[in-house]
Amino acid sequence: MYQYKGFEDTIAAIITPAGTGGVGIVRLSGADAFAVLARVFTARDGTQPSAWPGFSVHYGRVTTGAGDVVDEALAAVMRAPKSYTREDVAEISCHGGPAAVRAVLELCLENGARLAQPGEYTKRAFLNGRIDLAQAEAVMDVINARTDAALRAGERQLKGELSTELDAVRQALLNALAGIEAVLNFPEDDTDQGQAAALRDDLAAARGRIEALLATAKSGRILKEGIKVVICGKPNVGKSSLLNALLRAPRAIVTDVAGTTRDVLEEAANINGIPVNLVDTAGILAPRDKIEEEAVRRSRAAVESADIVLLVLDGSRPPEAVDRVLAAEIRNPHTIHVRNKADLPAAEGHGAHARTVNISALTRLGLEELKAAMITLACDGAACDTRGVILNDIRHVDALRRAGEALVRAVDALRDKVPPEFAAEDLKLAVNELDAITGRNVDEDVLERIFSGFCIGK
Ligand SMILES: Nc1nc2c(ncn2[C@@H]2O[C@H](COP(=O)(O)OP(=O)(O)OP(=O)(O)O)[C@@H](O)[C@H]2O)c(=O)[nH]1
Ligand SMILES: [Mg+2]
Repeated sequence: MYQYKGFEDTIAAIITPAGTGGVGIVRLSGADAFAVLARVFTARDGTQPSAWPGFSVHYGRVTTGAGDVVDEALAAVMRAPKSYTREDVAEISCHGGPAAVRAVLELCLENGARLAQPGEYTKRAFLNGRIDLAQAEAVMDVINARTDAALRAGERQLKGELSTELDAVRQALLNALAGIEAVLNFPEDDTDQGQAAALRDDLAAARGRIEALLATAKSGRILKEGIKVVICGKPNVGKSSLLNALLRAPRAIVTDVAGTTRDVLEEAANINGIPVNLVDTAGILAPRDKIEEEAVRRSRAAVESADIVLLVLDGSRPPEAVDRVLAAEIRNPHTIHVRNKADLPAAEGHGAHARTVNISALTRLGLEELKAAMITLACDGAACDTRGVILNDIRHVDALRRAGEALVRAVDALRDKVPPEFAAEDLKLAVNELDAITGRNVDEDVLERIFSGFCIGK
C-alpha cells in the first residue's frame, strides 16, 4: 500500500495550453503556495495572500524582486483542503502570450516553487485522498474526450460511478470472506444453512456485477479510443458521397467522373457518440501511372488497418465481376456491404451478403441504419451502451478479469468442499485486484506509469 508521506515542496506549472490566448494561468500548489505568490505578486489593495479568504480573486501586478513589472494579473487562492489538490493552491492569470506566461512561471520557480511533473496536481489530489485512482484516470478521459458521449462517460467516472460499483463488488466479497472466516474460526459449529445461503448470494452478486462490468469493456474502449472506418469500392459507386453524407459536410470532391478520388482522405466524425476516423479511398482498379499505383497501395493498406470496412456497391446497376473480386480481396471480417443509390430503381442480380445495408448517399435514406450497423459491429455484435458505468481502461479490464477468475476459483473450491482456506485466499486476491483499480492498494511504479501519461499542468 502506498503511504502518503506529505509533500515537502510547492509545485508550479502553466496549466493553460501552449500558444497564444487571451489569458494564461500559472498554478502553484503546496504548503508555500501563498508565500511564493506573495513574493511575485503585489495586490493593488495592498493586502497579502496569506490573509485572503479561499476562493477570492485579487487584481495586481507580477513583479520581479528588483521591482520590474512582468505583467498585470489576477491572483486567486484556494485554501487547503478545499482545492484541486487539497493543498493550498494559488493561480495567477496573466496575459496569454507564451513569453508572458513563461516569465510568470520562471519567477515562481526563482521564488521557491519547483516545476510540476506531468499529472502531479492530480497525483497529489489522489495521494491526499480527494479522489481515488479510477477518478484520477478519468481526468484524462475528460480532457481527451472527442465526443459528447465520451465526455459524459469520463465525467461519470470522475464523479465516482465506477468506484461506487467496484465498492459494491468489494463489499460483497468482504461479506463472503467474513462468512468463510466464521466457519474457519468456529469449525465445531454446524454451518448454519442460512449462512451458507448468504455466502452463495454474496458470491453470486459479486460475480454478476463483475461480469456486467466486463461486458462494457468493448464499448468503453471504442468510446475512448474511437474506431477507423474505411470506405472502399470500385469507381463511381458513391464512396466520397457517403463520406460527405456521414460528415454532413462536402469534404471530399464528388463528380460523375470515375476515378475522382486519387488519394486517401481521413476525417474525424462523431457517429452515435463514438469518435470515428472516416477514411475515403480511391476506387481505382487498374492504375494507369505511378500516382494511381500509389493510390491503390494506400487504399489497400487503409482497408487492412480498418476496424470496419464499408464496401460500397452501386445498387442501381447490375453487379460486375470486379465487385466480386473486390469483395473477395477484403479479408477484414468486419466488413459491411453498402448498396448505394437506393433512390434509383434497384438492379437485379445483387447477391445477399451477411451484412448488407441499402442506402442512398444522395437522399440519406438508410444512413441511420448503416451507422447503427457500424457501431454494433465495432462492439462485436453487442449493444453499445455508452450511458451506464463503463470500463474503458485496459488496466481496469485486466484487474477485473483477474478478480473474476479468482472469484470463480473460490466458488469452485467451496462447491468441491476443498478446505475453505483456499477459497478465502482467492477472495483476498480478488479484493486486491479491485483495490489496484481504485488505488487503495497499488504499486508506486503503476502510479508513475499512470501519471506520467498526463499532461504537464494537470
Ligand atoms: N442517384 C444517386 N447518385 C449518387 C448517389 N451517391 C453518389 N451518387 C453519384 O455518383 C457519382 C459518383 O459519386 P462519388 O461519390 O464521386 O463516387 P466515388 O465512389 O467516390 O468515385 P471515385 O472517387 O471516382 O472512385 C456522382 O455523380 C454522385 O452524385 C446516390 O445515392 N444516388
Ligand atoms: Mg471518390
